Amino acid sequence: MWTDCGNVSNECKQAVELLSGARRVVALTGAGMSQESGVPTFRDAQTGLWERYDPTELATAAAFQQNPARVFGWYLWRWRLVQRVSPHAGHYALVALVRGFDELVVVTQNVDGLHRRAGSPDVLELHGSIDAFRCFDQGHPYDPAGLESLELPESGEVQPPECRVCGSPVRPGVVWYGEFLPQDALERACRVVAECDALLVIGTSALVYPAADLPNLGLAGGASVIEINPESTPLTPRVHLWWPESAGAALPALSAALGQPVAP
Ligand code: BV8
Repeated sequence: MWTDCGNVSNECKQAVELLSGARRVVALTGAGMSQESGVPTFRDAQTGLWERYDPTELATAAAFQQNPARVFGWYLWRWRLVQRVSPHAGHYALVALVRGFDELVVVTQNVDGLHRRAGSPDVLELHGSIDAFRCFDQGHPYDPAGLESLELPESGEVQPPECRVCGSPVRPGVVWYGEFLPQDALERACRVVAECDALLVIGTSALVYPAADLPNLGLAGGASVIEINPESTPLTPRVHLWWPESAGAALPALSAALGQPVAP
């Protein structure tokens, strides 16, 4: 099942063993998956303008209604940052790994679109997309092209534009705390995790629900659960393998060891 790559780490060898015979695999990813692309993780101190706020207090509808300029400015800053970054070798390794299994579904909490941009063919975005702006009242789609020219002042606060159809303020197309996840994506995520042979849990603090419940479905369904994260999490004691490595290092090593090297 695996190619002898000489100095493969112990964890890599154990991961290959746990994946041998697997046909259906799910990769559940969090903000740590994007860290090596230059996207700050959700709970790291947000760099620059946002050290003084708790992101979980900005990522709510109430915060947007209370101070639309502060919340919209934060998302404009993040949206612009995401436009400038690219997928890293870990994202491309998940694309290469698709060839090694009957099915590999990426279930991501990330809103940056990097899995899709890397070419993963089957991605479920549980928390929406920072690219999919829409109006607050009616959900009318809003084309973000015009946002490039908006000035981002020192304060970081930017009044949201108004919807061209109904005039309500424009918001990012992400799932805020207290909002329901997209039903179809969540239902399919629960199904594929419950039915998979192996679950890779990559770069998530396993603190945000209901996504943080998914590994329990995998464990209950008999999946081999492999956690790739330099830090331990509340999930770590229950996984079959904790690989204390970054996504950008572990995933390319895994795909090479499985004979599916990342295309140069
Ligand atoms: C909901 C979009 C129904 C916005 C985000 C139980 C059941 C249901 C709900 C709840 C529940 N308990 C509590 C709740 C409420 C709440 C919740 O979970 N709160 C938490 C804080 C306790 N959940 C909700 O509100 C959800 N909605 O359930 O609806 C409902 C409706 C009404 C009333 C009640 C319930 C909605 C949750 C979605 C929130 N939106 N994102 C935006 O992005 O601005 S969540 C946000 O956190 C991001 O999406 C992020 O991905 C996510 C999770 O964080 P992580 O991805 O894990 O990132 P984090 O920074 O925490 O950790 C990074 C990890 O990577 C670390 O472990 C680090 O060590 C590691 N790492 C770092 N570098 C690397 C690395 N790993 C690998 N390689 C590296 N290089």
